Amino acid sequence: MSGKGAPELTVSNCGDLRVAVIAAQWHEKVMTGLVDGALRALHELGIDEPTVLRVPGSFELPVVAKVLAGRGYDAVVALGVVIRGGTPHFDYVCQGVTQGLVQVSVDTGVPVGFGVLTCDTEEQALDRAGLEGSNEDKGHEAVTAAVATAMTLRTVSEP
Ligand code: DLZ
Repeated sequence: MSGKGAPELTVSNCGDLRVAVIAAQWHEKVMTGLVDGALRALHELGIDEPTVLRVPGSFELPVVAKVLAGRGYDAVVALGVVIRGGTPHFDYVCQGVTQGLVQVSVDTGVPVGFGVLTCDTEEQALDRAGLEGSNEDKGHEAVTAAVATAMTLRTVSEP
């Protein structure tokens, strides 16, 4: 069996990557945690000047991701929070954003980090937001996954 291991994620490997972060604006406190976690992860990898754009809601993430993916970015990270309400709207927004982001990444070949929380309650979202007291840091995780995938794709284009 041949093949290379996953490339190391270090400042010297990743520092030149062009990464864009797109963040929805609903659920401000949770979003602050996600954006901070994403920026912290990028800083740890030496990516200190990411493009950061805001969109009104999670439903708008895919269209902006698609445009950025066509403009030379190595990876795009989409951040949002959708919390279940009393109507089926939650399901439509979740379905639209999830399928939209998958479509963008597969159609363009640009990795899209999926940092969209889809939760039943705000408490669940806060627990994943990378804030003080949170158990998980999904903004950080989304950056790490997108950058790792971009690094893997780099090895593919250099056989
Ligand atoms: C309309 C709506 C609702 C009800 N809930 C959320 C949410 O929990 N999280 C989120 O990011 N956006 C929400 N939106 C807004 C939609 O994503 C979208 O911005 C609007 O439907 C306008 O296209």
